[in-house]
Amino acid sequence: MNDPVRISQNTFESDGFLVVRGLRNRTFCSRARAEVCEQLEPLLGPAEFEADVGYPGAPKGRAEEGGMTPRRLLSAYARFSRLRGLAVAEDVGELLRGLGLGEQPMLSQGHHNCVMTKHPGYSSATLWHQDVRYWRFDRPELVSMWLALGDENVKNGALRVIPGSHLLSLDRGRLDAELFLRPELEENKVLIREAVPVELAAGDVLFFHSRLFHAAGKNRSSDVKLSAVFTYHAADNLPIPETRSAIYPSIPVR
Ligand SMILES: O=C(O)CCC(=O)C(=O)O
Repeated sequence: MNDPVRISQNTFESDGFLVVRGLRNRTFCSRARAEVCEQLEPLLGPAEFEADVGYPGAPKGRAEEGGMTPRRLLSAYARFSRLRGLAVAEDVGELLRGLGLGEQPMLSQGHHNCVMTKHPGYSSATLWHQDVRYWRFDRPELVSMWLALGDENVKNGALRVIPGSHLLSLDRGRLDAELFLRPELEENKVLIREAVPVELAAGDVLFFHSRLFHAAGKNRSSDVKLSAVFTYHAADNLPIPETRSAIYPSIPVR
């Protein structure tokens, strides 16, 4: 009855997310952070810029002030050795198996697989969305792991999630052209009022379902916020051939 694994599974099934405190210690995080910072200045690609995302508050083009602020360092698995180890680690595999990804969870190299770099000054807000909106798999049942490399709070743009929203089937009209929730609709306002912030300390991990609605604010602190994000699928839940989801082979987790 009080089995912590069972409790975690139940929480994840009903809420669509689970926070595991202290999955990695502060030493791991500061070393991983140092590796990331070495590639931030000077910036090494591949990267995505604030100007590319088109989110509210983002500079309109790369040539505008702040337009070249990096937003995501891509291909994290290939280029950061500590994060590569974490992404396929045995304890991560065990957690993912418990969250319903079957005996052999697989790491997708095509989605997330990045370090989110939310800079003060030019960071934009991310509106309410489900990650699966542009992902193409047999089933929309993927799980992302978000590791805080430093503390995350409302001030520096922590994620907010709507518990249980991964179970909703919303009419298409409640979403805009880009599949973000339309904030002006009364029924969406009611839904958004249920949101909770996910505040994390360095080393805490958030697991969340690919259908969970989530959003995040701008970074209003004076330090860059760094979070490593990886996405997983079950071995029998395959990417649809010739889509972006199938662009690289997935990696088995230990
Ligand atoms: O940190 C943020 O702004 C949220 C990023 C996010 O939700 C995403 O990339 O899917």
